Amino acid sequence: MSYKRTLVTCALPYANGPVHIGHLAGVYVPADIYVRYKRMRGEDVLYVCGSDEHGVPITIKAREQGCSPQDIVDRYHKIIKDSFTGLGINFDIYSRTSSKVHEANASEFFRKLYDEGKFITRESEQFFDEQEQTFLADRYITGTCPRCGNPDAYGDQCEKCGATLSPEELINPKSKLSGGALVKKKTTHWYLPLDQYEGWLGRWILSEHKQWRSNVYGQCKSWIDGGLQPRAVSRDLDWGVPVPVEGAQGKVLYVWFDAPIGYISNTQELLPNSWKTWWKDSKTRLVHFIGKDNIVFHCIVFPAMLKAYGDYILPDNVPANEFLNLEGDKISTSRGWAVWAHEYLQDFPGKEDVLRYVLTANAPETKDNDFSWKDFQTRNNSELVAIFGNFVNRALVLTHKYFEGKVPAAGALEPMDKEALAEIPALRASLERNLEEFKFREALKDALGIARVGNKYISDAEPWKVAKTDLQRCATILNVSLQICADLAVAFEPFTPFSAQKLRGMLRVGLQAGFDHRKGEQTTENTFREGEGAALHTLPMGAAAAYEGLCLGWDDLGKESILPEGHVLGSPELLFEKIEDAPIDAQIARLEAIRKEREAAAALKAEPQKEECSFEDFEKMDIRTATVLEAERVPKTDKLLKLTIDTGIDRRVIVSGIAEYYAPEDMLGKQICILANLKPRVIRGIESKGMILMARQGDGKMRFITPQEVLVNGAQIG
Ligand code: B3M
Ligand code: ZN
Repeated sequence: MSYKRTLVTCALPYANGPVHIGHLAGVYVPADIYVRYKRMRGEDVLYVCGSDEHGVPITIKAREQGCSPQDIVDRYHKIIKDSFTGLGINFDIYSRTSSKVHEANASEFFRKLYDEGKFITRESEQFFDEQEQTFLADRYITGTCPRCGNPDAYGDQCEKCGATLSPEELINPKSKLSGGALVKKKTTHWYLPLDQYEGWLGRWILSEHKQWRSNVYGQCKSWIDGGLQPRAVSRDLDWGVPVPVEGAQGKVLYVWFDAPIGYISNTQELLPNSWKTWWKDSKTRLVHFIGKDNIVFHCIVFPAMLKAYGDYILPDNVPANEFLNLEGDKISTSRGWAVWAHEYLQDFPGKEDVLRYVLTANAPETKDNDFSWKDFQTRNNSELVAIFGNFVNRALVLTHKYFEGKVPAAGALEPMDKEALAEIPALRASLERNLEEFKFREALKDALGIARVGNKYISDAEPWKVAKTDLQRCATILNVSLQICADLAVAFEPFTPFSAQKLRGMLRVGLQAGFDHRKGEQTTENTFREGEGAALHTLPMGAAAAYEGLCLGWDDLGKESILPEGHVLGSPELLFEKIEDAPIDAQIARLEAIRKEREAAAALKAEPQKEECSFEDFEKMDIRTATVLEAERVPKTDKLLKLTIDTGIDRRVIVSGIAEYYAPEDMLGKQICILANLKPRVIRGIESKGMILMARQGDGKMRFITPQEVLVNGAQIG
């Protein structure tokens, strides 16, 4: 077996919140599929991730919650790490950018570039909060959006209209910290002059990496075509890796400078003696799994940093995904519009694979995609249960029923048997091609295709009927079916590892978990070893206990007789359970409640101001106090009250559409405000002279306006 080495990194999640299905579908599930697959192919794979614990959002969250940034990252690091483990996403290391190793490594990285003159410095004017004596990150500045008038826009973005802003564009910028006004002050920062790398990046990406996904390639091209600018690599902030330069007090490395270095630091932490094999040996292939919002950092900025440093390898591929929506709406952590990984694990225990499966089937690989709970239920019930689970169950139960749970001997194969078996190698070839090309949705269809072949085969062959007349033929059918079950136990390992392992338990087979390149043999070991050519894996593949030496590997997939005659099977269990409506409805109801709350909040927001009017326009209106003397419903209407009022000038009738909000008796004797000189109108045959002034909220609720204390009727308002 030729030796291949791949380093797989996953975007480091920000430790300012838990991970949700968008993160999982975009980055972590595909990466995990890829890693498991590559290991089964005998490749040496290192799988690195960790929490991204610096940056302004973490400091904001800490302020909001009255705790330290360290408290925040400690809390979320644990939640995130446990979620990954719960979903079978087992990195070789999941560390953190607040680690000592990382601080030293990121400092060294910066210092080398600094010493070699790879940075430029620039002085700029930035907003400064005098009360708090601090420079403010863009997120800490709020003001009115110049595009849509939202009074709460941030210095980097307006969340209402989505406009990307700079703090200078905000109308009336204020400090989010003190609420006070801001002054501009000079500050100096270090910049990576990306413009100097433009020519090289253009060649490296646009000519040498044409095979990158079109969304990734396209984004890079538009950045490069647009001309690259120097990028600041430091910030005025007190949370992060301090800039390791004399006189740089109060400055830290910009989070997007230190975070990608975190990949290297985490490798060093795990492999202090051999990390360079993974980062500096040109035989290593580096693959970054990320979401589309991180493309520029991984394809342009980080490679430029590595190039500037020298002797690092560069990414071979960056299979970035688009975004996953939830029930037709953009996932929003601030609005709670998300399905959190840790909550899913609590709400659906034992169904880790269902989520992995559904997120892969709907992976936003080429365009944004949608997750809906109904689709989740349908995919479970009609694919995992009805096709995969049903097939396996029938094959195993019948083998126990007719052949004491031992793989029966196959007789001569009939055309239908041969046809079914012949489909598997073709599906395997397609599966491999798709996995190699990062087309995980298509790959999953191939794997499910194998289950479809099996399910159709057993339905057509009807071994339960054949058993009554021809037990030998029944044995052949079940033998063929069990071979296909074994194929599934291999093919589904990357996608649904818990179920694949359960299936292997039922079949009583182990899994060859990798290839030990030092010994030159397959391994079933589960341990991690450091060094060139070691089989590196920490996946709990259920490999250690190989049943009677029977251990399957990727190369068994599609072979005709994987399970030998007489092999004793374990007892059949359901591989997947049907999901009923109740838990799905509960999830939908939770989201509906959030949607309603959001709509109500939006309704309560004040309407935008009307067009200007002149003082003369206003003066035309004769607004006065008045008292309600009589009130009655207008017959055959729901909304109208007929009010007789004392205006101080006269006694008159006004018909008002307030019956939904006030009963006639509520109005009696109340002092109100009216527009007295509104042209009389006839409403339902009653002449109405004037209008009652009402305050109306966005949700439609109306209240009449009463003076703070009782005044004479007819007092003029204006
Ligand atoms: N924490 C951003 C994100 O989660 C960031 C990724 C860092 S990867 C070096 O979108
Ligand atoms: Zn706006």
